[in-house]
Amino acid sequence: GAVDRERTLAMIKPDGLSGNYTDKIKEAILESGFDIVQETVVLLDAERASLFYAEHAERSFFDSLVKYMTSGPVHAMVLERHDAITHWRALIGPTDARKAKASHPNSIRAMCGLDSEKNCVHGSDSLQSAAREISFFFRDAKSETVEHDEL
Ligand code: DGI
Repeated sequence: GAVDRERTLAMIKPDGLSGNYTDKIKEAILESGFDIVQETVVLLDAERASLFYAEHAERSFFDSLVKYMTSGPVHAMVLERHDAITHWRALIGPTDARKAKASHPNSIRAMCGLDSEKNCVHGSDSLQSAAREISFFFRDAKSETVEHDEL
């Protein structure tokens, strides 16, 4: 039922789209009991990609990350189920796709990622980031389960 359902932001990154992994990823999403409640395919510009990853602005890899994230369209989805944030992070696997291939062979990043940057998919890591990231892509987003205090 509708009890305890939570929303998270999932994103297929440019390498996932250019590698034609969208159908396989959506299949894994639906098989894992998520509903896809909103979705959009957009091309981020450098300003938007920098805003999305603002918490990493001081990291050495930031320019490279922004270049990658603007190299083609991304496919953002709002996923909903019980404990959506935790379950989606588990399904995508570790940040470094090389580690995913070694130790999480059934994860999505093992399937379509390359390394610690080109890792094919994104998942929110907390209720706060889910709220921020959902409203980043879906301006009219509504959620009963996430807090909007930080928006
Ligand atoms: O939440 P995650 O995507 O699993 O990981 P994160 O929040 O630590 O990092 C966000 C993104 O930044 C990640 O998906 C790819 C990039 N990134 C993280 N660590 C590295 C990195 N890119 C490079 N080039 N090198 C890194 O060590």
